[in-house]
Amino acid sequence: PQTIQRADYQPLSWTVDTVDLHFALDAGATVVTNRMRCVRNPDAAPGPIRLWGEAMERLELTVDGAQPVALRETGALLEIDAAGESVMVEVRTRVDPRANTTLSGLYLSSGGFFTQCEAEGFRRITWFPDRPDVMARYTVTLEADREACPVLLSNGNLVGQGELPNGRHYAKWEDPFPKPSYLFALVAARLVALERKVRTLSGREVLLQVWVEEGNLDRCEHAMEALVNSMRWDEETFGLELDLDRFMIVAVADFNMGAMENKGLNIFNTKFVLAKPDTATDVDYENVESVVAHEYFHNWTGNRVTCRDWFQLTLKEGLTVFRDQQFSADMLARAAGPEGAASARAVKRIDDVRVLRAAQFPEDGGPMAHPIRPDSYQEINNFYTATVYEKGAEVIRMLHTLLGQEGFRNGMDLYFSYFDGQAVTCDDFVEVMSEANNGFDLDQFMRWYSQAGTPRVKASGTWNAADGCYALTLSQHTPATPGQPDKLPLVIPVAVGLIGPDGRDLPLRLEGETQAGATTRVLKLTEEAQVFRFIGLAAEPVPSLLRGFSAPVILELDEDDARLAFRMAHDADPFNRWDAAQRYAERVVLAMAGGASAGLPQAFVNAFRALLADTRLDPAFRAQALALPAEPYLLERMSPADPGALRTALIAVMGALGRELAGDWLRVVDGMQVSGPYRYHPGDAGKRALVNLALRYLCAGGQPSGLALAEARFAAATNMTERFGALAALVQSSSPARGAALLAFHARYRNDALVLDKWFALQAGAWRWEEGGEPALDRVRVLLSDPAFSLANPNKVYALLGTYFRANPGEFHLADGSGYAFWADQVIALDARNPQVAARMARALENWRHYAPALQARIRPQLERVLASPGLSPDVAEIVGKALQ
Ligand code: BAL
Ligand code: ZN
Repeated sequence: PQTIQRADYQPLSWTVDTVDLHFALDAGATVVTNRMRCVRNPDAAPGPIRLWGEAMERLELTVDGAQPVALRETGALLEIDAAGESVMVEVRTRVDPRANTTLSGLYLSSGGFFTQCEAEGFRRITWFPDRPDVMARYTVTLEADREACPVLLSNGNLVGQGELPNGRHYAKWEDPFPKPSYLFALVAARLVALERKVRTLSGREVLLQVWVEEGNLDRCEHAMEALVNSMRWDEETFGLELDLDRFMIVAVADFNMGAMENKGLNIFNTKFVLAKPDTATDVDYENVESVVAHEYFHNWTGNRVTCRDWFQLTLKEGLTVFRDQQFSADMLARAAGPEGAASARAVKRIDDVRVLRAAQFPEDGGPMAHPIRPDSYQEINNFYTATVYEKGAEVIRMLHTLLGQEGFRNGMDLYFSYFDGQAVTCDDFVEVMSEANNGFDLDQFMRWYSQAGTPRVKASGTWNAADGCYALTLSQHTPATPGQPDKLPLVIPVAVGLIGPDGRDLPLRLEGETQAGATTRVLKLTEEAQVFRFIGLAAEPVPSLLRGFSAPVILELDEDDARLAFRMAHDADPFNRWDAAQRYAERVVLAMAGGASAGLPQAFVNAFRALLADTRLDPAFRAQALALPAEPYLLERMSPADPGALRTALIAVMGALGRELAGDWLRVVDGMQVSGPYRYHPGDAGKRALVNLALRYLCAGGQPSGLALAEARFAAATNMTERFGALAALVQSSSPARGAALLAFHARYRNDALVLDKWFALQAGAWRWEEGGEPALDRVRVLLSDPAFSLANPNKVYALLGTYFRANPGEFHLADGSGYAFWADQVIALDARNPQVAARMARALENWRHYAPALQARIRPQLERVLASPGLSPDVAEIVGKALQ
């Protein structure tokens, strides 16, 4: 496949200022008529009009009403020579939505028409300069069968509608804002809407709609609430108001991604819209809220100001993830009230960092490692990554830390004042942040945009009792990544506290300062190594570093078990208290996996028990602190990675913690009753999370009382969080009741696609808790033929295959290689219908060189088999090709 380089960017010689689209929608043969006014770009070198097109039949193409004199076609690119300053290009194409299994472009789902255009789906609908730096005004007319598609939607405002002969009807939409083609959308389907009218900050009335299939109307309230809260938050926090008269969310069951921020017409995977207590867990509710917010926030960060080219993707994604993380933290803090706000924020931060460590750190350490602003790609769809999104958000968070709340807001204001309506770059963003902050020097900071790899920050301290000085040495090193052997030092904000022997934070005074101040402060590490001297101390302190996870780095600090236990008990920074527990757990689990220890150290059990029993701590926080680190993260920390040994250790650790703390876990379950009907509230959700965790440990411990308790709670549950929590605990155990519980769950929800996804995922993720237990691979093979499963539906693929490949390493990495052969079969089968989904599954083995040699020897032939597969998509070819390089 061809590699595209960031450095090769050139503006187009011709752009488009208006587009008039007409769709005669038909499942097998939709005719698209596109009349676009192409205009010469004064900022570009002269050249032809360039249009891209794929997977369409071209019926007609004219320029100013005539056949073009010079037209060259190379693959997906069409070049037309034109004279003058502007020409009208009219192109008519026929597309086949029914045959479009890629879910990119125009496709069918449940008999309705939907589009997905980011990144390059618009070129599957019509010939167009399909790049984000071409911003045009769109008018769209949709024509369809009234009976099959009573609802016709597109971007912007509805300006006309009416009847047509032969049972057809039409609607005409006009979007007042210029936009890139990736933000175009249409929906033509049988849907109903939950509606609400609200006033914006400036007093304009706007119509909000959540469109779903009729049977799902009782599951939209939470998404609507989230939308209204997002609007308010963006007004209050950034002064940004909704700019349209109408804002629509549409839910569709077949969707590659989570959701899409098309202007005024967000299209969502049903998973991130639909929620009611009987079918959605607390985590689902939380995810709906944050995805609704994310897409809404894109209206300014992404749509009003967009990306010049796809290398700049983090400009909109990192920034928008940061905004949605801040929104969720504020919402949680508000619900928790003044007493619980800090803990609620910490729990959210922990959630976000868990995702970063489990998904982004491994990416940064493998063959797909790339800077948040990549330098090259073969297939842009492969770069909607944890690095661009989550690490990108961390980079924005560091800017926020360095500039402060007000400085950051000033930068955002200036960003919109300069760039509204434009397609810009990450450099533009960082420069404007600097300009709004008296020229704050961000030159070195820009290395975060160009260097890949997770930096290591090494810390060591020396205590000088004679002069009461604690000297903290911080050094940094970023390992080599593909194409980047040498790295330069980064600007790393390291938030630091020092804990005194009594467990309290000490006021901090650096050498040269006249008096002690705050108990947490941010040190700026900019060199390869720096020493920070804290003075005026009465006794040797315990350092608490990288508080709140102030930078996306791996902190290397030599702490003995006693020190970790001390910080687990006393660190005033809740994030670091959690992190101390994670580090201790990681140490214990990896020692067992490596054969260095056979049992749980008593000191670890005691430290764990102390956290569990500390009722002053918010239950949500305790649930986070007592959950072991994610398996993919632990694998990344093993060298070489041995998934089988790790799984054995995890089973042993979970079982032992379940048995040794059985009385404590049972007390937790008894003492955490949530009364009243279900409501999504962080306080209630925290209690439910802690109870579910207790059930997990009790069932892992295999004691009859624990198993009986989980069975009883499964039977008596009144909401999905409790029902699924109890079911998951049973399935992740040796309980003989597992099978019956899974059957009962299936019987109850057999017609509910989203709940069945949970049922598939639970089985694909199941561990083997006893000798002779059923391998997950056998179960996954059986479930592939389940009538509810379909390779055509991404959610089903992610639930069954995605969970098995990515979240169940102990069962996937089988010594005989059968998991890998199955993986190759599935990737090849998926690739023929949906390359984007196939590529996501393919990524499960990209870090294969990290595994033990015997496993590598089994993986390589399967990677090679996939790469040699005839007709392989560029999507999968890039992933597997880079893995084998
Ligand atoms: N732009 C793709 C989906 C999202 O990040 O919101
Ligand atoms: Zn996004």
